[in-house]
Amino acid sequence: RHKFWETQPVGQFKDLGDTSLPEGPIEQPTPLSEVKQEPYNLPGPYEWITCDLDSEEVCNEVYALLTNNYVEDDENMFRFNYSKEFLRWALRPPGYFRSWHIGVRVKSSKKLVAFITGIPAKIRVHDAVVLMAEVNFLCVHKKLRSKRLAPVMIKEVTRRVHLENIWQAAYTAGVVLPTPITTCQYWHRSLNPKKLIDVGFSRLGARMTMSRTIKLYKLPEQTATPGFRKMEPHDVPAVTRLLRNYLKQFVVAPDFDENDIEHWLLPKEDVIDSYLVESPETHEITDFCSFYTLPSSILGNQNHSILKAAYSYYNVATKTPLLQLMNDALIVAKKKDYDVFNALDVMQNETFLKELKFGPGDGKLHYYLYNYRLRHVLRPSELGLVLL
Ligand code: NHW
Ligand code: EN5
Repeated sequence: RHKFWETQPVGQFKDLGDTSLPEGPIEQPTPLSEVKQEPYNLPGPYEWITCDLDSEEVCNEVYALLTNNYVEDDENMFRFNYSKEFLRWALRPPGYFRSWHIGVRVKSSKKLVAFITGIPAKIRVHDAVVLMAEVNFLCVHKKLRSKRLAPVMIKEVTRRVHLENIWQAAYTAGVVLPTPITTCQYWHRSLNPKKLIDVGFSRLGARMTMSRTIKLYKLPEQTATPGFRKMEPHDVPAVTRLLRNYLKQFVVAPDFDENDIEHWLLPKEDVIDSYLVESPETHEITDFCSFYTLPSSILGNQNHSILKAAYSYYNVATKTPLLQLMNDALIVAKKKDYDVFNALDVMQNETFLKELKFGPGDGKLHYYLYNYRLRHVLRPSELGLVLL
């Protein structure tokens, strides 16, 4: 069934439910001198490159490859359209390795035809903090599909991760592979229902008119929570404490320090938005919410070419009810002209999704660990990790 994945140190379907297997690494690290020193062989016409994202030109090529060939929904109506600024942010966190930004070019024309990336991340699984690679942006040009290029890309990123003495990875996919640590559901909150319906992202409900639908999704002009404001650089220590404390309750979650918070959560226009609640009395930071910006190209619509989507990232409510905090997030997203606000059923998101009029999407997201076995499959609410 899975000629490649059967050979990899990942949980196998046949082992599901076998509680005699220990939790933790599946294979032990090998001495670095035993890690293959040369890149894997590519088919003759292709060559490896390390992508320098400082280069505007390389960034443009990666952006173009992904814009035209990356993830689509199951009916091929929408395709993720990560912006260049987003890619730079997503791929250059503290301690990143340039060697983990891997491209494949056609030797003769130098055209970029495939891409895969890793970034380093400390991820806690139960009580163990493990240095991992987060692997993302695997993409093979549409014309080169089904030629078994993806396994070579995955082996090459694995090799380059091993060269940094890192032996575990985390990744997500819309497809089922051996074997998910959990399976999450996408939920969608319409902000601009007319456009969503016009482009086929959503449908007019039974016994609903357009004007009733618009009314249903209407939001207040102003946020409700006193002290709700944008996160600023001086908030990094307080937000780090708040988030670290919050993430303790989940089985799998990132182990963020202040440098990570500064990188991943300080607002960056059209990339990452973060808001917090500063108590008007005590000036304490009590609550926090964030979303990232990931537009999708709308394929083949006369009137619209881009769907502007916000994706829920990390949220923490200690004083403000989470429902009210997230409603304020919806209000700011609407004000900033997003068409839809998306969220997974991870962490405590289930407590607000239905009440805030999110509806389940047709997409699922499966989470995976490489070379780390979990004894049990998790519920989405036990997961404290959001990948981009
Ligand atoms: S998920 C998004 C992946 N990208 C897309 O869906 C974009 C559109 N599709 C494509 O570009 C986020 C191609 O269809 C791709 C497959 C490139 C997906 N993950 O070359 P072949 C990520 O980026 C397996 C993993 O012929 P193709 C996460 C498939 O099961 N494996 O297919 C990335 C089969 O193996 P099997 C995937 O269609 C995580 C083999 O690839 C996969 O031309 C990567 C077929 O290869 C997917 N999304 O290209 C793993 N899709 O065993 C990281 C298909 O079943 C692991 N496959 O025969 C950790 C590494 C680091 C470890 C460090 C210690
Ligand atoms: C790596 N970081 O399928 C991620 N999206 O539901 C890679 N559906 O947008 C893996 N098909 O349900 C990504 N509208 C896997 C996801 C790939 C993209 C994907 C789904 C998630 C999606 C939309 C559009 C469907 C178009 C037809 C969808 C319904 C919205 C409706 C709004 C009103 C209330 C009910 C729901």
